[in-house]
Amino acid sequence: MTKYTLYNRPGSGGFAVEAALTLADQPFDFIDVGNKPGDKMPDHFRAINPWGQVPALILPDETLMTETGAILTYLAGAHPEAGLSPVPWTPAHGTFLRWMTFLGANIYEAILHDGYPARFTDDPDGVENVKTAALKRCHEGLGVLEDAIGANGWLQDEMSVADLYLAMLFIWCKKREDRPKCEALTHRIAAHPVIAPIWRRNFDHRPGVKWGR
Ligand SMILES: N[C@@H](CCC(=O)N[C@@H](CS)C(=O)NCC(=O)O)C(=O)O
Repeated sequence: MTKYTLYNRPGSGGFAVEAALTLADQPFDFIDVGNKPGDKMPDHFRAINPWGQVPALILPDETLMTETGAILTYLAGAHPEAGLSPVPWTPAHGTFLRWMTFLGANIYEAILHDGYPARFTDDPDGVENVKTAALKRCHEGLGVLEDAIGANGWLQDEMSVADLYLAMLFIWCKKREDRPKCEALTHRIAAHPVIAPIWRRNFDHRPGVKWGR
């Protein structure tokens, strides 16, 4: 194998990986795992990622990567000429790692709690409470990110994979009001000339705002 292979379901977490690979000018094969949100992941994909979640990325040497934040951090480091993260291991890179982990641990997980609440309670009557708490937690997390976005409109001085990650998660959040800097960042990502076609392919079916236009 001489190129990357990305497993995703259109509209899912592989968007940010696809965007990063494209910005880094890296060829890749795309494999649509072929299920709908909420359906069980097909067995052929579970054989690749036993945790049953997309995205998964096979590196050119056949190493398997999962976890969006890890994949994006890896791609930024493996292709430094693309300028997708601050220089490792500078203090700015420390801040970058902070936000990458924050996005995965707090925002992505809150969205998953909202989307799959029964996984997080044994009480059949508790499902709605899980969803309510998840939405609240997600909105609080966006508040922290809102305050972190700088005068240039990105999470750090330059656009990085953290901004791709934030934009993707932001459009999945059900409660977005009072987060105008997150919203403006998302519009900029969606309108980026390289990213826009990928964005449209993944997200234009969503109801509401056509981001970036
Ligand atoms: N921790 C994972 C979360 C990935 C994730 O939740 N992916 C969703 C699609 S956006 C998924 O595969 N959901 C199916 C499921 O959890 O069963 C990551 O950071 O990549």
